[in-house]
Amino acid sequence: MLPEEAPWWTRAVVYQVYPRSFMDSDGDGIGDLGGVLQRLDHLTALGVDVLWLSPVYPSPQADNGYDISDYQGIDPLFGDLATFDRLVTELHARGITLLMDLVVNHTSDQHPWFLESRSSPTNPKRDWYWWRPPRPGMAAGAPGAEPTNWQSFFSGPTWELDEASGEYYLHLFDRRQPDLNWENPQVRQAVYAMMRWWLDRGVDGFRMDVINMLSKDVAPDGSLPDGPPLPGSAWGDGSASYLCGPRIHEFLQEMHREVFAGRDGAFLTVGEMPGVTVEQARLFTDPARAEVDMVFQFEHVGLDHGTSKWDVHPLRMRDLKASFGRWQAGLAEVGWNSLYWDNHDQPRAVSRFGDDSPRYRRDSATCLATLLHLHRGTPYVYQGEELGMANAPLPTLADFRDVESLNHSVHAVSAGADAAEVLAALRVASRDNARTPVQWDASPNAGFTTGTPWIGVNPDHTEWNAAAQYTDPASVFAHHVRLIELRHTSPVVAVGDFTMLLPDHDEVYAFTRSLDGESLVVVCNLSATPHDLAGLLPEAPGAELVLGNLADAGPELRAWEARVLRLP
Ligand code: TEU
Repeated sequence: MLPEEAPWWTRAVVYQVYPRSFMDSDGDGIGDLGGVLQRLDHLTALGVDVLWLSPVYPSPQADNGYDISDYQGIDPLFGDLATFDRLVTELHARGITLLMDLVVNHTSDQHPWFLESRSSPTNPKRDWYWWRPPRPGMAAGAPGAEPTNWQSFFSGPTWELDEASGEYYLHLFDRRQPDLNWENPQVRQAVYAMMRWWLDRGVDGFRMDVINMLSKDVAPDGSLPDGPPLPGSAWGDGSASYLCGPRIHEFLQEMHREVFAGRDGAFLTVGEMPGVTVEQARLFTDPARAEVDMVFQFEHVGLDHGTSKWDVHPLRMRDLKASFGRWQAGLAEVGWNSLYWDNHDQPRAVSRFGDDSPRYRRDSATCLATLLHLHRGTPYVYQGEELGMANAPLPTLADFRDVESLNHSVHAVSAGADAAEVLAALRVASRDNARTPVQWDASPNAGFTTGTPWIGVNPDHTEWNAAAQYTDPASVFAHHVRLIELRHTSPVVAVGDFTMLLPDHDEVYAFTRSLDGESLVVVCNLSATPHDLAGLLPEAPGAELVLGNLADAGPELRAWEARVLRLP
């Protein structure tokens, strides 16, 4: 890709706001749009280009807004449409574009569409969702009578019985998140109309939640097949029937035609796609196919999972290199990927892949950031990551809020697991680790709220907070500012070729980026053991240090040191 032909988002950095935990402006303990408006200077200082706002639509908040009951409004928890419009205006005035979270694989069970659909088997909206009778020969509600054996992402079966009609509805996530039936053209048109309405309001694109799950592999007779049994579970893996299903490319091409084609503007579409392969990702993001601009995939954040996400193993460096390397190579000619360690669904990267002990927290956070931002792809900074925020203490089950975590705990304990072991796993892997309030300053509640925060503030905010970092040139924040600036000013960082070095090294992660005769070498020590550079990489006399995370670079790569070098 030639730098002058590369789309603007190859040079961009996205910042994700999870509004409930970002900043509270009205003292109810829950972050809101007024809070985002109060902290816009933070985004400007960081230098990010795009703001991805997690859902702010009216919602019963069963999954913190990923269960939407009205696609064309703002939940009073977060503000109103007037405040939203002000946010769009203020962001644009600062040169920042706004991505809305598009959650259209499912709605809330309180969405009027679902209430109608549920009201009777003959309702015109019955077919807007996936209604199925019990398994042939079984009575509704009998154990195992669910139409398929699929396990939900949030524990238990993917089917919930509606007593009134004796039929089940499909929910890949929580039972309060019924799946929309994308086979029905009315559903698709309703979604496209809603997307156009937001674009007309001034938003610049969408991050599309689990968008590769829209198309289900349904037989002509309407049946859906069982999946292979999952180890240690009463349920099976249905993913072959809903990940990148038979009509997914058709649906996304239709969405592009109906929503974006012919519209003026610099839009961005990001497809969040659990389980997507590199080959599929190339199809989804080939500009000639007009589906989405980039994928947001999960391979690297699954490498430390054992039999489930709750069974966490140490990350093996070779696996990380193999995964990142394969994605870099697979999308080198065609397609585009997102780069991230953290989001609202992942534990904090500095605790998970770095070292959050006082000695190495700052160094490992800046090392991980350097590694990520120097890859080819669009980097994402999740709120607080730029401050080195770490996993929360979350000492007891009562400290957790997340539906996935709480469902897992109930199911695991009732299936005989030891409660203390379940809690230990939650503390490592729960999504709530990413959802504690942003730490703005050292005051009580970290400057997040004047009320009682909806989830505990990490007590380490007295030391780890934005106010302390703004004026410190060595801070995690200052390092992110430099990384973002480097992408903005260096075409080689944005679109240069990628070559992995030392693929089998267990602690040092190194690669080159090159473009038009310019070459960068990036070398990161992802361990506390120093490594002699001389033995590792070919001599590069005259190499210039473009950016590093530790002062006084010498012949030895110190614990968690990262360097970006320009070759002469
Ligand atoms: O998540 C998609 C997803 O499959 C996982 O990341 C999932 O949330 C979980 O972590 C699996 O262990 C998206 C949203 O990002 C997430 O917050 C929502 O809960 C989910 O979809 C349902 O809308």
